Amino acid sequence: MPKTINSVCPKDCFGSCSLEVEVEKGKVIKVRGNRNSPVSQGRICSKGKNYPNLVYGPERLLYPLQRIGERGKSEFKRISWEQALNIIYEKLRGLRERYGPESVLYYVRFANLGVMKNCAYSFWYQFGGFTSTYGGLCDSAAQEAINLTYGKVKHNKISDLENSKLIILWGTNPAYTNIHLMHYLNKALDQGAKLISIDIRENESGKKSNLYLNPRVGTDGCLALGVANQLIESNIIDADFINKYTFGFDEFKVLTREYPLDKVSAITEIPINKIKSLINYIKENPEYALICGMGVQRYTNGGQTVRAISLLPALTASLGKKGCGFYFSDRQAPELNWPFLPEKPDKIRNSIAAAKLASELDHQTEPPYLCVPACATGTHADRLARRQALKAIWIEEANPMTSNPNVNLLAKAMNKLEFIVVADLFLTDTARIADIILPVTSMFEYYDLITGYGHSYIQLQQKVIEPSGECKHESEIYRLLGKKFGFNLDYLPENNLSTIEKIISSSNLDTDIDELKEKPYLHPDYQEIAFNDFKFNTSSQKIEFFCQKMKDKWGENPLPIYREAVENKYTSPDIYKRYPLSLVSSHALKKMNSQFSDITAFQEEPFIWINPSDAEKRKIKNGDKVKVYNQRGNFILKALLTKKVAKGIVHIYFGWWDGVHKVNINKLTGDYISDIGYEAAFHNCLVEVENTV
Ligand SMILES: Nc1nc2c(c(=O)[nH]1)N[C@H]1C(S)=C(S)[C@@H](COP(=O)(O)OP(=O)(O)OC[C@H]3O[C@@H](n4cnc5c(=O)[nH]c(N)nc54)[C@H](O)[C@@H]3O)O[C@H]1N2
Ligand SMILES: Nc1nc2c(c(=O)[nH]1)N[C@H]1C(S)=C(S)[C@@H](COP(=O)(O)OP(=O)(O)OC[C@H]3O[C@@H](n4cnc5c(=O)[nH]c(N)nc54)[C@H](O)[C@@H]3O)O[C@H]1N2
Ligand SMILES: [Mo]
Repeated sequence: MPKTINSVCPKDCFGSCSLEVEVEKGKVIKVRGNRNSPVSQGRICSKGKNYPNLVYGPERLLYPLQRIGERGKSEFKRISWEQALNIIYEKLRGLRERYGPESVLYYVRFANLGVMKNCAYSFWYQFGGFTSTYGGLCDSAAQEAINLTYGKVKHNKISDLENSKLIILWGTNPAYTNIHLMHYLNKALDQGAKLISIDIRENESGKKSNLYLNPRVGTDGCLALGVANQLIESNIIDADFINKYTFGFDEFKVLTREYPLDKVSAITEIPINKIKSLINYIKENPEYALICGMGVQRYTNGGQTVRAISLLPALTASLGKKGCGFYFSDRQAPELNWPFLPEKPDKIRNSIAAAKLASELDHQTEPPYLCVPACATGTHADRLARRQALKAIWIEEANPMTSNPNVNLLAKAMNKLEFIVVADLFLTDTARIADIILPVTSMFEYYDLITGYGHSYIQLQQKVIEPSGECKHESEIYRLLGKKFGFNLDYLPENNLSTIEKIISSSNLDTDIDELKEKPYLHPDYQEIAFNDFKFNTSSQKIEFFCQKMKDKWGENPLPIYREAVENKYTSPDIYKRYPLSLVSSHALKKMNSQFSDITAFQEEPFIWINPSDAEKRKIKNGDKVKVYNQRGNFILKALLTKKVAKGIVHIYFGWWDGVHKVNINKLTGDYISDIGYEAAFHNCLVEVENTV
């Protein structure tokens, strides 16, 4: 008889779906959504249903591997754990002795949203230090912008969307990326709500839109200021609300006057009548749900763009009530504490922005180099410091050779390293260049506690099967390695329920394991209607039109000014002459970032969207193999002619692997960084396309 065990999908996604996992004779035989869970009521995506294929498929790494032959040739031999750990121990100990612990870069991202990944710090602290990264590849510009503007990133319970009469999707594609939100959005539309979509392409979520606005890429901040100007000029604002709950409105109003309709239309390339129509919709429904996504902030002006967009609801008091509000992500769950940390060593060098891994690694592998850590404050001269070069990288929960910008440069930089360790489940583009590959457990093979960002529940991830092959969870890997170094193993706990118990109690969660096995945890201060207390934890305790911290912390304008981003026809006319098309990527239905690209069940041929008129100029027909290229790289894939993208824009779903498909969009992207939050500006990317037939 199969047993059914509750668990949760830990992937870096809005969903954090509650699962029921059917297990028989020690094997997962079925994964379905948990219908009793308030989180997702049984809904899960096709990737979730397919997890057994992932766990038991031929692509899974089952044994430690050591590189043989040249790096990057992807030739490995199977070795034992004892051999793998001895090699790592000797190498890391040697590097620490010769160059100090900061010569090792510990690179981790968010493949999973669990708290157990913190076990790594228990090791690296005892190692005596390391080099670490700051900033993000995902949403760090927006997180910073919203925190500075509202004091907290949160939104109404998604089921409240059903109460909305007007919904605006701005640079997000929940039909692919946030299925639970899309569920309620569809319900609202069924009940007669209107939908407006603002996106550089007609995306899958906007099919039922009453109005579609397609701005030139990276100009949404200008559009938002133009909309604000119209709302203010036409007196479609709530003066009482503005007086009571906002700060700096007068200065903001002066700024918006610089954005009359004709100018906004010229900059964004959206026809005036469409912007007017948007204003009319807001006039009819001043309380509306504005759902902003990650797309708009992956630009060098991304932070200010999100500041400008997020302030629109404040103009019409569209917040703190049912049926309206600003949605980005919901971060109301309390932070989980990791109670196993030894004293923090001084030698933690926070010198690499994740978004600039390629160029900063390239720079910091040259001994001795001059480093300007962007996170440091003070004058330029203060920030200059002589540094020891990086010699090794340890990569975990990340696939930088696919997911980080400028990967050709990154490959060059990686090649200068003496030692590369990659812990992963699959032979990714990153694992292919490793010296040692450590096979890790899948989400069914260890316990964890998961905090999401599409809702604020905390859920228990249960171990439902034993690890496949010789796979190990990171906690065991670090424990075994820590033993070799003679570290205090009390700080390197095993992955089991008593470890999770300690985390629960030290994080002051009013729940326990038994309860979590049955249902998710929602903390007592959770607001179903975000900001219903109208408390804003900013410097002024109000919503900040004018934000002094933008200046003090980031050297940015306190007002959400509009500035052209890099790599476009105005800011880089020379590059534009050679590469006149803007390349934008978005997240794919059947991938989780770069994950699942290698899974047989999910195979599809890579393709690029191109407008028929751009295609015709280049003698490209539907289905032709085309070369996409710029000064940073090139690859070949199939052309899909579609008017869903405007002239001058091409679009590729993110996540195909060089090692499997010979396509990797990040061969073309530059490692630019956003104005605030150190976010990767992936979409500031000019390319050219040509036919190969
Ligand atoms: N199926 C699936 N779900 C996922 C993921 C996945 O890979 N697959 N990834 C998860 C993660 S890590 C994230 S961060 C989220 C991302 O979730 P989303 O917020 O939906 O982000 P994207 O798919 O990157 O982009 C959303 C939209 O932004 C548009 N866009 C790009 N540039 C601009 C612009 O300048 N202006 C405007 N108005 N629109 C623009 C794109 O065309 C795209 O339609 O999804 C999560 N969920
Ligand atoms: N051009 C372009 N680039 C993008 C984006 C884009 O829209 N366009 N989106 C960006 C976004 S939003 C994000 S969030 C990043 C994502 O970039 P990353 O955070 O690097 O995430 P993934 O590419 O999913 O790679 C995660 C890797 O971790 C592995 N993994 C899964 N579980 C575990 C585990 O328990 N332990 C270990 N050790 N490994 C595990 C997976 O197999 C996978 O290889 O990519 C960014 N890159
Ligand atoms: Mo992300």
